[in-house]
Amino acid sequence: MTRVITYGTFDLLHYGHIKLLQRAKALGDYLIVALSTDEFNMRQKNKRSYFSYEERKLILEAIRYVDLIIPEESWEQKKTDIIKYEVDVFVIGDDWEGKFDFLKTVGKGCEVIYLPRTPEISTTQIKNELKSYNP
Ligand code: C2G
Repeated sequence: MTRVITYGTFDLLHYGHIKLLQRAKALGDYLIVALSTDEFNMRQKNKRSYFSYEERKLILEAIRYVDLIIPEESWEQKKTDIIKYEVDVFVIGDDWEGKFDFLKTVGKGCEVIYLPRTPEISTTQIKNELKSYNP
C-alpha cells in the first residue's frame, strides 16, 4: 500500500485544495493530511485561519480522498511523520517547489512531489473579494 502525506492549513476550503487532495490521493492508496493547528498558523506561519483547527478537521474528514488527519504543529515534524506513518510519497503544491527535497533521504527514501497549484483561486482572494462584495 502506497502511503501519501501532505501538509497545509486548508482554510475556507476551495476547489484548489480539493484538486490538490484529489491528485495527492491518486499518487497512492492512503492519504494523510497534516493539518496546521491554530497555534502553528499564528506562531509559525503568521496567518490566522477563519475556521478553527477542529472545524477545518471536520470539513476535511468529509472528503473522500482523505484517510487520516494529523495535527501539523511544527515545521520540523515532517521527518518524524514520514518515519512514524511509513510514508512513501510527500506531496505539496509547487508554491513550495524545492523546499522539502531533503525529505527524499528520510526513512527508506521518500518520493517528494510538487504539484502545480490551481492558479486562479486562493483563500486570500476569496476573503478580499468578499470584502468588496455588494449584492
Ligand atoms: N493549493 C493549490 N492551489 C491553490 C491553493 C492551494 O494547489 N489555489 C495547495 C497548496 O499548494 C498546498 C495545499 O493546497 O499544497 C494547502 O494550501 P494551504 O492551506 O495554503 O497550505 P500552506 O499554508 O501552504 O501550508 O508545512 C507546509 C505548510 O503547512 C503548507
